[in-house]
Amino acid sequence: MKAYEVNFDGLVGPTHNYGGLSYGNVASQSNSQQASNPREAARQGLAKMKALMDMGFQQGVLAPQERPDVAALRALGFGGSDAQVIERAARDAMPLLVASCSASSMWVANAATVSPSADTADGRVHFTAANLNCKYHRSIEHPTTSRVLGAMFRDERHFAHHAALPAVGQFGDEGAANHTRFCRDYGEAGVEFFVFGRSAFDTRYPAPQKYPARQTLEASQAVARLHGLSEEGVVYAQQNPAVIDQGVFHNDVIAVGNGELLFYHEDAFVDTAPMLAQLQAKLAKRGGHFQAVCVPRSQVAVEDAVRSYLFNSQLLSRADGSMLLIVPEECRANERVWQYLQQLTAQGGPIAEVKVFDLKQSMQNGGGPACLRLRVALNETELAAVNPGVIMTAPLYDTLTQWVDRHYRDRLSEADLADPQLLVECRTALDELTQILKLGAVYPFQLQP
Ligand code: SUG
Repeated sequence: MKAYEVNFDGLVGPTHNYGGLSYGNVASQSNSQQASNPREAARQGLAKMKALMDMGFQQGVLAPQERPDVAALRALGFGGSDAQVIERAARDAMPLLVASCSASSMWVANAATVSPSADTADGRVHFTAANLNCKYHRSIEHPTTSRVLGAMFRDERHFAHHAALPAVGQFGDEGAANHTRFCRDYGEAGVEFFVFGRSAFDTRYPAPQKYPARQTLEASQAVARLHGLSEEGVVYAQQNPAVIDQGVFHNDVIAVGNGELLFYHEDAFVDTAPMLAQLQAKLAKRGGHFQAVCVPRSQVAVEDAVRSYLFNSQLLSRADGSMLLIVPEECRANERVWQYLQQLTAQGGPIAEVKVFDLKQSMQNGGGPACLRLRVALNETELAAVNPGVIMTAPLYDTLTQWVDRHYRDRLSEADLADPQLLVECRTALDELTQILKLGAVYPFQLQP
């Protein structure tokens, strides 16, 4: 049966702003307090979805979340009407209001880890929502993420959903940003590659000194167990703690894989050679030929990789078997990275073409093309079982663009987050969106009795 990789992109929410919330994420910290443009951010994301759809790739859309998260503020002791909750948080604890307003759910690579049916024991597609518990503003995403994924992938015959792992740092889980799958064909059993930043229980693994390692080995192992993955179909690897300390807060900032190919930086991992040998051997048992393209530090320094987001690219298989790399505009702006990319495509290797997208609004918070999409490999039957409302089409693109233009502001500063009208605007927009995407009631304001 034919199978596809479907990219579900996060639609940027109406409160997109630069809150400086992610310690260890260089862009988030350095753009803190700048005014944002939510309308432009959403349009940039939609333009990428449309372009990929036009190129013939399967494309879907994942809805944003209700922000400000009034329920989260109530849980922290702010009371009264919704407007009073916001007013009191703004007065007494502005950082908490900023966190409760973050549109960070747009980076859906962190929404969940997904294992295709060809890899799992019960032959269903498995989803585990990520607890994202390293950062408060992201830790509040998973309940709504679970409801939205449940509304998109409803059919229990094909889709199995797991709640987020226990909400403690020892099980810190950042979803697909640290998970890659290698396979000969999307519909065949593959090898799932889990990259962790530290171990919570085994002190033999080195840990970063400066910035947090968000993903633990124990979280990755729990996800693999929940999904019913077999020993032969899994490889674990540790991210190099030294690059975490240089701002590589997820593996997808230093490596990307697709099909039989891993594209990675020389400094990305601990013990690279045995890890590559394991991937090669396990994929060979699945009938595949593992290939690796290593970017040497002499050509692209880690700092350039972090600044340009070269590896936070989408590596896509085209019909003729060649691969296309979708990179952010920042790669073209970096002379060394751009030169490397010219050389890469000229040498006749597996990556045949590079396409550049302007995603500046998201990039300024540390979110590139790969952060904005959740990959779900589906066979034809499973694809037909997905809620059709979330599959991108030309009319849906037009509807969503008009919806953004009607509801989104073109400027948002920290002071604007205290405006209770923003909550009303956000709820009005999302209520309409759930109808457009045919999701039913998924947001707290829609579920209140
Ligand atoms: O978790 N930024 C996100 C960026 C996530 C990128 N995702 C992947 N690499 N897959 C994060 O650090 C910044 C929000 C702010 O500062 O306002 C933020 O949450």
